[in-house]
Amino acid sequence: MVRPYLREAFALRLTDRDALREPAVAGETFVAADLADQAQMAALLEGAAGVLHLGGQSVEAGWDTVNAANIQGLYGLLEACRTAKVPRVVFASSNHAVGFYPRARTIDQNARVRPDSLYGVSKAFGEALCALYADKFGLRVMAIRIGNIAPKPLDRRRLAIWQHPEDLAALVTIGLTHPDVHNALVYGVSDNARSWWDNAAAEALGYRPKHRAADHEAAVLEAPEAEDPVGDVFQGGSFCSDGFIGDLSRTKADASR
Ligand code: 15L
Repeated sequence: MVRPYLREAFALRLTDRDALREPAVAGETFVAADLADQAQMAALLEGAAGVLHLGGQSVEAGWDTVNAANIQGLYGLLEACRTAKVPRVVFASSNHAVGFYPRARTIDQNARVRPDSLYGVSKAFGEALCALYADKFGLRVMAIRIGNIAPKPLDRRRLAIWQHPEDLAALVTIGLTHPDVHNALVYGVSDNARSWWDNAAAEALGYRPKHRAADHEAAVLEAPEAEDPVGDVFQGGSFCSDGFIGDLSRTKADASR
């Protein structure tokens, strides 16, 4: 979804294990590669000015899958970047690294992680690994806690966390080019009136989202939605209620965090 915007500014070298659903067009090339294969990663990264890392497992899954794709896979990628002297990485973290914050809280880039799934844990790990490579090896990194990328918000929860692909592309461009990016952590969100996130860190780097969830709100609110007594309390939604044991009293005791 971000390709049409990014290829206006960058020569894109696209990659995946499998063939692309939408083949490469002018301004893009495609190199098939597996995150788990260091030789393929080295060849892929040769001469790259930066990496936008969207690869890996993108929702909850069993540990072996999450581990291979998002723990081992990210480590392999950052090692390959270090070896190939790639100067910048933008890492797709996720709202699920902080999914157990209540919706009643507004959090910023200093919020400690509260993952809602093994997937969320892998994103918290990714933020930490990016920070290590920034501080120790001088890789310039931006981790983006992405809400939900879609042409429009899909439901009530997404009215708070939705980000239009054009806005994500703008944030990624900042991550790949801004001279002040060292070890940035920002939220991937459009200009949403219902947002749970204070995105001052992104704004300080010049991020000015063009899209507003409010423009789609009436249509979203019209559609009926099933109640989720646990998921509706937390920012991560159904990722929180999935497998949740007990009641909500323990999280209320913790309300100040
Ligand atoms: C994510 O991190 C996922 O990658 C995406 O598929 C959505 O589930 C999104 O979070 C969300 O929370 O809506």
